[in-house]
Amino acid sequence: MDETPVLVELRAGYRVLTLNRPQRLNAFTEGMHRALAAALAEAEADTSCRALLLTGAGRGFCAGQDLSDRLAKPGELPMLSSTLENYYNPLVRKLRSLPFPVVAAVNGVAAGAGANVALACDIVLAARSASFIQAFARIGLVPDSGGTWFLPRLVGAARARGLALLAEPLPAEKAEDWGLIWKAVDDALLMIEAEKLCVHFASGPTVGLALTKRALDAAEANDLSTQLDLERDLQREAGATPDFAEGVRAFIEKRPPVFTGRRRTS
Ligand code: LHQ
Repeated sequence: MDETPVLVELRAGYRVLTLNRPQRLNAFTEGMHRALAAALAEAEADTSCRALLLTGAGRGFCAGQDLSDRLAKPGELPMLSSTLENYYNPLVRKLRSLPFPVVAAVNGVAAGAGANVALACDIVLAARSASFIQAFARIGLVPDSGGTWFLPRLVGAARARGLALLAEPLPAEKAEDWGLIWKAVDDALLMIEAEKLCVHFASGPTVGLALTKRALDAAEANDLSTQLDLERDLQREAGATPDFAEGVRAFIEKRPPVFTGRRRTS
């Protein structure tokens, strides 16, 4: 058993979570899933946490499911769906719904579910040496953890099919060119740039940012008219935050805003 499959570091206004099974390129075990779910729940419960950084220890980001316990025994059918139902699907849903931005710092290869967990994050930075592999086709599986949903939306149908059916590595720079990720950065700058983003978000209008995440997710299924209604409703909530009042005041007074990230108290 790994002692600490996920490292948690508390910073001012944000947390850094590091997948920590470097000898297996941070492949997921049940223990790592449980540790990550607990770390995400703690971050969500901490009202001073206004951003999250997810990265991997060692030379990889995450190689997806740990396959070492997945060799089928004779006469046994592997129960992959329960692994998705109990672990990966809740993880992807949680990353999308956390009430603050999640930054992925993809430090090395992100393969299989590891690639799609990265794509579930709000902002994906990748080291230039990193790559993304929809490795599923290599072992006869279907892209999961949201892969079939994220890929066509991020890179379009043709590239989504190529990535999913060929399972070739997509280098970080090409991933940026294709719109799969936000940015590829020099390896030495990855954590510096990722932490800069988190520091930025840690003093951001957190409620407005959380509502923005909700609006963008909902837009994937809504028609324009429904989305306009949703924007109206979410804007009502954003407009009721102290950060909106502060943003306008700061604009008029020609100074930088000081956002608290708080909801209206009354
Ligand atoms: C690993 C793994 C790994 C165990 C590297 N497991 N040891 C969901 C629901 C339920 C079940 C099934 O799956 C899913 C979702 C999925 O994620 S399915 C897809 C699972 N992932 C993969 O198929 C990727 C497997 N890994 C690879 O193809 C390569 O390791 C990549 C391309 C990621 C990196 O290649 P290299 O840089 O050449 O490294 P390596 O292969 O030498 O790996 C280093 C070590 O890590 C090695 O161990 P060793 O003892 O030989 O040093 C690997 O065996 C181990 N490792 N991935 N997923």
